[in-house]
Amino acid sequence: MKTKTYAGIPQEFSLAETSKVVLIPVPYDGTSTWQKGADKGPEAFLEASENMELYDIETDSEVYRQGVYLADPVTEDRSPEQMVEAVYQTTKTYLARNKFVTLVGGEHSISIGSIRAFNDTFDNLTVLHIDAHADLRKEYEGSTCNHACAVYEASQTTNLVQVGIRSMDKSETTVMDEERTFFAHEMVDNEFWMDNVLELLTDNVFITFDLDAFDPSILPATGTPEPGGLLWYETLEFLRMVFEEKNVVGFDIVELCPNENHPASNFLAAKLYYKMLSYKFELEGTNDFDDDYDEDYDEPNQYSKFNDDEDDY
Ligand SMILES: [Mn+2]
Repeated sequence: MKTKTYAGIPQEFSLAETSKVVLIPVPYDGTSTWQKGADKGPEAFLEASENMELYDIETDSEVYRQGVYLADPVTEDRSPEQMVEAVYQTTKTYLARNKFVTLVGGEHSISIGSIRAFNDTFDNLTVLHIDAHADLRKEYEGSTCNHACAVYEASQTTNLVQVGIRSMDKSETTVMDEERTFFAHEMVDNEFWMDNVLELLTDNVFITFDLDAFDPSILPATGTPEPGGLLWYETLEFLRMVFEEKNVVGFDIVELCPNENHPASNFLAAKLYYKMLSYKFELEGTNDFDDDYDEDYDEPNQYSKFNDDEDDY
């Protein structure tokens, strides 16, 4: 049995069979172009998580009691394409078991695999892409699985909504849907941007959160920092709205590139993850794991395409 658990939570809340949440680390950094080190992201994230309070004041909850299973990391790195396929398969395996699947990267190319798996599983999927960069290149440096291409496929196969964007190549304007894009320089002047985003989302939402969406003043430890980003409380306010009003089916958090001079970035990533889980399960209250686990667990996810064959796994 593994001794290491997510955030150091007790074993009883960390078991694969009973946990509602699965966390898949993907320490991949094969295609990054500037600062290397995103492969160290999951480890730094997990270490910071162990030093975090597990009671969330805002939601008055201890969401770890829903159970968080720390999956084996996806370490396939022979090529970007093989890494994406491995992430896809691993994500699908846990989705088919009706888990709330979350991933921590690693660079943003990992999301190509996770989004593909969620899009297979959920109808009318929105991909809510929070990032400084558009990531809409069809191909970059010889691969369609480069981090610069992270949401190109999603732009073709899902309802992609982009938030926080402030850096892109001119060629990406031909792919981008400006009606569904929230540029950072416009968000600062639009007090209704959160409501405007909400209006564009379908019920089923997957969130892919590139940490460089944050302002570098609060999160400098990322591969490609860009000035003019999101701050902490506006981000939380926005995320809580999304979790309250939509069926968030899963999320990933990518591009933590640990820097020993800025450990606060690791803690921000850890806290962001825990906040998102807290919002997801907020409405399920703080019920004791042992009391209500069994009945909840057997309820198939009403939105899942796997309702009929969930027992195959
Ligand atoms: Mn980015």
